[in-house]
Amino acid sequence: MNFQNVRFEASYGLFSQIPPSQMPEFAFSGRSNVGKSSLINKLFSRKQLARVSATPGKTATINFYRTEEARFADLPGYGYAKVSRKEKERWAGLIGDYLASDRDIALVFQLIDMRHAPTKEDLMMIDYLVECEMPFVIVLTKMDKLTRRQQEERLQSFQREIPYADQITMLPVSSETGEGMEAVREIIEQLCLPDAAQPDPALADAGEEEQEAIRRFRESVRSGRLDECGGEKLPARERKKGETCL
Ligand SMILES: Nc1nc2c(ncn2[C@@H]2O[C@H](COP(=O)(O)OP(=O)(O)O)[C@@H](O)[C@H]2O)c(=O)[nH]1
Ligand SMILES: [Mg+2]
Repeated sequence: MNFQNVRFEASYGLFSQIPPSQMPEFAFSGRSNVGKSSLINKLFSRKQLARVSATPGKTATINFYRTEEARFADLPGYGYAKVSRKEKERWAGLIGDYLASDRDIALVFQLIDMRHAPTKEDLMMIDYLVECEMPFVIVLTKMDKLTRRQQEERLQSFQREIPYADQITMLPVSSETGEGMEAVREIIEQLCLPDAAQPDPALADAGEEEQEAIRRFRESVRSGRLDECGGEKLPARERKKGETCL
């Protein structure tokens, strides 16, 4: 995918305003201020594609961005205390209706601040994603604010703090340094490739065993269970150096 060729499409405050679409969509979910807009900007190497705000609670709409192949949804941030109950209900309805819709949501990136334990709302969100069998990965943001050692400690803590964490893919990232961004891009690219059942030009020069490994890899990305793909079974070109699975 050409990550340079992106544009802002539209903002919607009500689900009923969003036009239907067949295009695969990637949604960015997380509490207000966790770094959703910053991640979108870094992903597309743009400074101001998505508006980053030092004051939390500003994005009360779903903002759509798109490339040729896919659409990207910056969901309204939850968990901002200084918003009226009515406004909170509108946001929850907007997020809920969007995720429950029959749109082609390829994957939800659920963002959590790597420095802290997930909030009650983060856990509710994860629970919701699991319940409705939505494919998702957890993106741990602001890793640059932690030392390597602290990152290790937090990764271990997340295993205790998040139910079934061992079955969920977690990707530490920094929108400040760009670390982890390639892994996010790679997932998006994999999910945008033509369906594995169709003849796929990307696989034309691969041997049968390699093709099978690539198919399994894509399937595990789709189902949100990357941990099951088994790093050593993956062909090298599907993997980044130093990573076991993704
Ligand atoms: N150090 C650091 N700051 C970040 C990172 N991501 C976001 N921020 C900061 O966190 C604040 C909220 O970011 P924003 O993207 O607007 O969060 P959103 O409300 O989830 O869209 C801003 O001040 C960002 O500069 C990161 O990876 N590293
Ligand atoms: Mg934002």
